[in-house]
Parts: sequence; structure tokens; C-alpha cells
Amino acid sequence: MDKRQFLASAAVLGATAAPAFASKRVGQGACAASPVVLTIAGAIKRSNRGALDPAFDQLLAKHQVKFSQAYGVDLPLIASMPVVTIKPTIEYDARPHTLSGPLLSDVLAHVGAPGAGSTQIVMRAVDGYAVMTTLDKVHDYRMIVATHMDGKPLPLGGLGPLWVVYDPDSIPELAGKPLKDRFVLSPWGFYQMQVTEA
Ligand SMILES: Nc1nc2c(c(=O)[nH]1)N[C@H]1C(S)=C(S)[C@@H](COP(=O)(O)O)O[C@H]1N2
Ligand SMILES: [Mo]
Repeated sequence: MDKRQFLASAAVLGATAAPAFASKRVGQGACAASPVVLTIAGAIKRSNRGALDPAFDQLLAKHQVKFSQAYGVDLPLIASMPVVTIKPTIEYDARPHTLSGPLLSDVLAHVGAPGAGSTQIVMRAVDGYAVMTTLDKVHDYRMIVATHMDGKPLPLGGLGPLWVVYDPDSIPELAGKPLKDRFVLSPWGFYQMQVTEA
């Protein structure tokens, strides 16, 4: 697999918001209690915000994300989901660490993502790293959206506040790979996800 997959021209991946889903905007006009840390767009049934605003959604616009509506997830919502804990040996210091957070599949279910395993998922990180995968892999790898490492919240500027991660030792196709090739589908600083029906 490519060392790096900075999908700079993500327009193809991004332009999938389906007008059919034009739905009630939860809390529109109301002031959210906590900042959104993850914006999910594309083929999802629920939304709580409108179209990308190039004036104010600066990072999303810089990364060429496009949507007519999306679901903004905040940390309290993430924290309300069942917590899964894994202990992978991570690439950055080659040591085992305790990582915890909800299953990515639970987050996807919350926003009404399609259930088909072939559903395409693009995960994008604050540094522009973006990687495409499928719902099948999200399940098979048992990906979590980690919020904590070794009991401490993951910081923005480090690996957080959200890090999509899994335990390669329990994934047959990864267990035999060298450490540096195990975490391609593991964006730190994860902040946007685009869902496309296959
Ligand atoms: N946000 C972010 N996550 C990332 C990457 C990245 O560049 N940015 N690189 C990916 C790749 S290709 C691998 S192999 C591992 C480790 O990459 P790194 O050693 O370049 O950080 O993290 C993955 N997650
Ligand atoms: Mo990599």
C-alpha cells in the first residue's frame, strides 16, 4: 500500500451529499454546548447542520470537502457511546498502549449510515491525511474512535482528540506485517468522514 494517501483532490470523494436526505436540522439556531470534533457527510440519514460554508468551515474547505448537509459530532456524544478498550503496539514508540473509545461502527450507525459492507468510508485528518476504506473493514478491524490513551484524553496537536485505531495483532491480514505497515487505516487527528453508498 502507498506510504501516504493525501487525497488532495478529494472532490470526487466529497461530492456525495444526497438531496433525498434533506431532513430536519436538529438544534439549528441553538448554540451547541460543546464544539463539534467530527463532521460526517454523504450518504447518511441524519443531519444536524447545513451545507459547508466556505467562509467559516475553513479547514474543511481547504481539504476540498463538500456537502449540502452533515452531522456534527461533539465529544459528549462520543462519550455517551459504549467504550471499547484495545491494547495495540503502536507505531510511534513500538510499545503497547491502552486505547479506548466507541466503535467506529457505532458512530456510523448513530448518523444513519448505510449497512451494506461495501459502503465506502473516507476518513480525513487535520493534517490532510485521508484514507478510503469500506464498512466491511470497519467491522473486520473492529476500528475504534479512540479518545483516550493510557487513561488520558488524546490532545489536539498530538494524536487527538480522535484517533481511529485498531489492534493489528488480532487482524490476520495485518498480524504478519511489520509495525510500520500496520496503521495505514489509522488517522490521528481524525475530524471528517465521508460516506458513499457503493
Ligand atoms: N493524521 C495522520 N494519520 C496517519 C498518517 C498521517 O500522515 N497523518 N499516516 C498513516 C500511515 S501511512 C501510517 S503507516 C501510520 C504512521 O504514519 P507516520 O509514521 O507517517 O506518522 O499512520 C497513519 N495515520
Ligand atoms: Mo504508512
